[in-house]
Amino acid sequence: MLAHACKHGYTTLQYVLVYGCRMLDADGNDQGGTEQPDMSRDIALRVYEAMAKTQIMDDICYQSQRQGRFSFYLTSAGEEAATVGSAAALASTDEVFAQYREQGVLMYRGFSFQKFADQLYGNMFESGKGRQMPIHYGSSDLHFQTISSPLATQMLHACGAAYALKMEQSTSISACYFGEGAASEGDAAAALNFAAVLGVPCLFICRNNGYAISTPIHEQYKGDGVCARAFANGMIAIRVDGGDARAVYHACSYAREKAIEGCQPILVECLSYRSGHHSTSDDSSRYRSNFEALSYPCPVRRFGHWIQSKGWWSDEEEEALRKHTRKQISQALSEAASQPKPDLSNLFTDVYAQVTPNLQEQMAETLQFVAKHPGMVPPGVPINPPFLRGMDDSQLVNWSNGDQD
Ligand SMILES: Cc1ncc(C[n+]2csc(CCOP(=O)(O)OP(=O)(O)O)c2C)c(N)n1
Ligand SMILES: [Mg+2]
Repeated sequence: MLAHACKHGYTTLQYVLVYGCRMLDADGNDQGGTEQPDMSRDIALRVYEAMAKTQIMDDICYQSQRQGRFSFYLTSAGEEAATVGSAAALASTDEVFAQYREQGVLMYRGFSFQKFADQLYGNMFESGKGRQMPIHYGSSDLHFQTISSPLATQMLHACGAAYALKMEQSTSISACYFGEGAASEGDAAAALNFAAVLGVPCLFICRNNGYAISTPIHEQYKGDGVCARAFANGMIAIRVDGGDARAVYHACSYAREKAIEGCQPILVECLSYRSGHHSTSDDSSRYRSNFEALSYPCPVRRFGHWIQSKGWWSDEEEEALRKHTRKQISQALSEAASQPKPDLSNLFTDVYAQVTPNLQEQMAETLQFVAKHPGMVPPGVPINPPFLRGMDDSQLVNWSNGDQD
């Protein structure tokens, strides 16, 4: 159905809309094929493992945050198919610009549990050196741009990166993840228009999970979901069942191919559901019923049922994977907790190639402040050696010498 509609829609209408395209029913039974070659056994197993690992990591990290081990966490429960299924359709060099609920993409690309844990604890081994709150992952090796909290900023960045890729005649694309809430931001409208007008290879992957924190979609927009915004900008769009990893994979594979072939942006709207709370700072029972939250079929179980029906997966393998994964995650968290925190001076470095005078001033002020109020420094954060020690003149900018030019 998807390939058929896409093929005809694309060649004749310039855009295509596939309502609720799904290949697995709510239990994971095969609902019909595709004209494209079906997902291979190897990809299906890799997708399933990443989905299951994401689910297990989310459960353990959510509980760990509740126990006070780190300050914040946010699960992707209900959206494992949307994130991992789409990641499987990308090339490993495609630049990913994620929102914050896309740990499944990193999992699929091989980000280790240790790297997740180091970031959550903000220890000295994480690439952000503890400057960001938990879940702001990033990996240049895995072409995954560091998460940035202000909604929809990543959409403009993705669009700019896609423009650069176009100019370089690269075979990679930008993949931009965003929620239906973020789609209400002005930046989202600007990004979609820029991408369409400039004709850049950017795959916009919207996770329409029904809520922006406590705001349900009927209070978020009046129009026909997020797909309609693509059409309004003269862009192709596909709407797919975001709880069906197989359908998401096929929709995104098709979309990626078209983005490269036509050097154009495409939007895939994954209709999913945020099964968990927005984050550890939220209590969703205040604005939705338990019945509603529990009614959404688990995407991991759904896809697991399909691979079992194909004879590719067994109960024994399932049990072994879950047991092994739980152990690995617990070990990674313990290891991350035992590592030293980055020195406080890291707050000021890596901003510019050299530390500018205003930052030098702020460093000195901070040093004075912490000397007076040592209790304000988070436990374990070293404030010695003194900030400027070890920095030679070449690392410090002197604006009075005209360095600012
Ligand atoms: C510019 C901006 N405004 C508000 C917020 C606060 N905020 C954080 S998450 C969120 C909801 C976003 O919902 P959605 O895009 O649907 O993503 P979801 O959480 O459902 O995955 C809001 C309003 C923010 N981070 N940035
Ligand atoms: Mg949402």
